[in-house]
Amino acid sequence: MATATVEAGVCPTRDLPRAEEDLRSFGACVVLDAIAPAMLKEIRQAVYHAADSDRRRGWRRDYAYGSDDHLNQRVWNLPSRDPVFCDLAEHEVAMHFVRQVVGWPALLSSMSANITSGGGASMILHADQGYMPQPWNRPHGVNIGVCVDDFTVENGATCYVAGSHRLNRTHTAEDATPLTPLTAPAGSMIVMDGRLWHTNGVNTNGVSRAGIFSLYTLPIYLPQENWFLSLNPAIRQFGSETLQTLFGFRPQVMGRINGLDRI
Ligand SMILES: O=C(O)CCC(=O)C(=O)O
Repeated sequence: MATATVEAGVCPTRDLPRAEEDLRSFGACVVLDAIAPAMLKEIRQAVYHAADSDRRRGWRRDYAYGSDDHLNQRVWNLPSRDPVFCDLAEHEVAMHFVRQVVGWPALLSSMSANITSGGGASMILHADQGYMPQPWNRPHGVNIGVCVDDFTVENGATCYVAGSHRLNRTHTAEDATPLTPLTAPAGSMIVMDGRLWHTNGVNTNGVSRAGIFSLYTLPIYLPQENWFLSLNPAIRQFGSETLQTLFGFRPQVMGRINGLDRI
């Protein structure tokens, strides 16, 4: 039975080099106060507004990735819902970890909110790069999470298996999978190596917990969200070069347009 050796766990910090150490050791880290209060307020309003709008119109989406179906609400394609999510996609702390873990150029695979509420259920334990061919010898992606609300044990903080990224594979039924909650205050950024086994915790107190999860990958993978069909064209028109790259509009070798990297 293969298990990761765990001496301690992630220690939330404002110090990026300290956070990087956690990321290397445990496969995750938490950066406190990564999102400035004004931006957090804007993000929170936009997330809950989009979720409420989807519910009222019958557009609500669940992810159905485990027993969380009909309990956790997902809001997909956030960059098209409000420009503040474009700012988040290229946030300097996010970009710091994307460049460090994945390199540059990278693609934004998806950006969605996961809102846990009462009822208590979680997704299946997974690694975000679980769909990528194994064996792995490095992270092919990094998930940048944002705590829109405080993440607590009771409201379903993200849980992870410390050190599982070092096993370089998805888990099997034989693996011990001790879960550690990533508790963190609103405004924190959670960074997870694409190989890390994780899930959302079970929400037992009915207090909503919104988290935004953005998966960035090597530029060789088809994104989870089909940006070419779903992205608001204004982003294509007005977005920065960084955004154009993240959404796949600045191809390197693949995805060129008549041999060129732009129209
Ligand atoms: O909602 C959470 O805490 C985890 C979400 C997650 O695992 C994912 O989106 O891949």
